[in-house]
Formats: sequence, structure tokens, C-alpha cells
Amino acid sequence: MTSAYIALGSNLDNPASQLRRALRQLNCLHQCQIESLSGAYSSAAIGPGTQPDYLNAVVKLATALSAPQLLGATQTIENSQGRIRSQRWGPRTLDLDILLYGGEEIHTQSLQIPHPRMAERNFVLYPLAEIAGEKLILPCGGVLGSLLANCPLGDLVRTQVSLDIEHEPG
Ligand code: ROI
Repeated sequence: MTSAYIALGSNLDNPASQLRRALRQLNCLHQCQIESLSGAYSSAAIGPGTQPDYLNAVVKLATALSAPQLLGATQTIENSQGRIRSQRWGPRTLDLDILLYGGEEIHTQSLQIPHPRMAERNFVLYPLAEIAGEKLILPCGGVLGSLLANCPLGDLVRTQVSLDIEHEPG
């Protein structure tokens, strides 16, 4: 099994429900199991125009899927939750980004790991640090704590929203 970290984000159609649904689907993937989950963080959308705020979280998934298989699975889940890819950085029901896959560095046309923009995104780094710890070493040799030191918290807020998928009606 490999440990993969996946960032979740939503700013449309009840973001908390979107994240919980996605977590249930990730946990149900063949030979995949959620190992840990961050809190839910809220922040203003980075993107064009006026958009609803985002809810973000990071999950650690133990998986026997290869990285390309995991990418395919995350895209299937995004599509199943009505993700429409019309506008770059436009609002979305669900975004799933593979941040890290074991200690691997992957650079193909369809998959970039570590995620190329994670270092500049507070809504990725802070939830990631919550579950992985600031001592996490990235495949390129960087330390998560150093990335955090260069990425202000800004308007990011850790909310009381529960992403618990075991006690949620649906
Ligand atoms: N902005 C925030 N706050 N959170 C996100 O998850 C997010 N995701 C995106 C873009 C459009 C860059 N903006 C975001 O993909």
C-alpha cells in the first residue's frame, strides 16, 4: 500500500456535503482506505469574478492503486458530483488534487506530483500539515514546515464543519 495525500475543495452546491460524499467515495475505492483527515477550512476563492467561499480539506489515503489509476478514480468521482470544466479557476462542486503519492515524483502530461502549485496554496498546506506534520519531507527534498513559513495563513479559517462520514445522514 502507498500513502497518498489528496486535497479536496468545493465552493458550489453545499460544499460540506460535496466533501463528505467525495470522502465516502474515496473510502469505497477498491483497496483504498482513509488513514486520516484534516479539519474543514474555509477561504475566499482564488479565481475570477465573485465566487462563493471554498471549503477545503486534505485526506491521507492508503491505496493499492497506481498513481495514474488513482488520478482516474479521482476524476470519476469529480464527474459523478457534477464537476463541469467550463472556466479556468471557475467555481466547482468538487476538486480532487493528488498532492503526494508515496515519495514519488511524477511528471507526465496528465499527472504532476508533487502538485505543482501546492507550495503557494495556504488552503492546501495548512490542512496537509495538520495531518502530516511540519516535518514531512517532500520528494524534492523540501520540508513542509519551510513551505508553511513562506505561505501566510491569510483569510484561511479552520471551521467547525464536520466531515465525519460515519455519522452523516447523506
Ligand atoms: N480557491 C480556494 N480558496 N480554494 C480552492 O480549493 C481553490 N481551488 C481552485 C482555485 C480555482 C485555484 N481556487 C481555489 O482550483
